[in-house]
Amino acid sequence: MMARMKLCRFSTKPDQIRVGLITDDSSVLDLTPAGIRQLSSLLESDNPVAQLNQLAKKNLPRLPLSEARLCAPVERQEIWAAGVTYLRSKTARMEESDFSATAYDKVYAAERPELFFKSLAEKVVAPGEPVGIRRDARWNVPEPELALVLNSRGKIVGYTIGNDMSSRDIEGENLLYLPQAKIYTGSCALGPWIQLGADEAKAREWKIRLKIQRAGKPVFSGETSAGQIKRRFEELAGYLFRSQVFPHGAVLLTGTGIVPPETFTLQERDVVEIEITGIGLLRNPVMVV
Ligand code: DO4
Ligand code: MG
Repeated sequence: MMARMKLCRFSTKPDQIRVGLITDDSSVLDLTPAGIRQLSSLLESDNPVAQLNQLAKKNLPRLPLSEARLCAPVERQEIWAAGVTYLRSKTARMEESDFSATAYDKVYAAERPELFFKSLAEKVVAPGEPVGIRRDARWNVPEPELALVLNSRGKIVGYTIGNDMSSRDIEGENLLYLPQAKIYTGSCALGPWIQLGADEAKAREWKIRLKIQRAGKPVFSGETSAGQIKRRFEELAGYLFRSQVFPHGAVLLTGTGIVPPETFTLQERDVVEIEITGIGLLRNPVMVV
């Protein structure tokens, strides 16, 4: 039995999105002929891993992973994000803004976490596609984050990699500008797939790494661990689902623990690579939007 499985959305032809299971890092089992046309039919099941183990025994078409174009692993879920969940994030934001420093300090220690809306599923950037930096911002960074995949009952059914692209000058100017600093074209990338079958204790062992390349050369790299996230994953998910329903489930980014130095800003054509051990690698070039 395969305990840990990677579930993806992929296409081989334009406009034909299929659901696949990646079991050995080099090939995809096409689940579409078995009647699985949506990730949600698996994510809503009581035991997706058991269901996938049954599907994996069927004689389904398999193709090399290199021939599949991976799509963002979301369908109709709302994408939300938690903020100031790492000490590093709190410190960086207090330094970025005198105006909002107290708010960041307080929310790090408060019972209620900071949660904000990030993206509609249809706007999420797929692996390999360009993430955006705003043309009216001068200080832009990626935020590499572990993302919780939640079904409509608020249960954590898997994990993916999230990039919470952010404009730090706009965010630092005034907290009320947060939606403009965080939500714009290309500001949220997810992928490359959903890792199923890991509990929170396991996921907390994962390392999160960020590498930014410019003209093929590294200009920033950093590392943290999901174990540094101050709050329990179920606590974050519980607050998101308080007094709110998500009929199609949700994805919740858990905050960043890697912040490049204040002298660093992204440029067009940079390449952002986020690796989470236990999930994989999400790579996106950068484009001015
Ligand atoms: O309030 C600012 C956003 C915080 C955030 O996105 C993070 O900590 O990752
Ligand atoms: Mg963030």
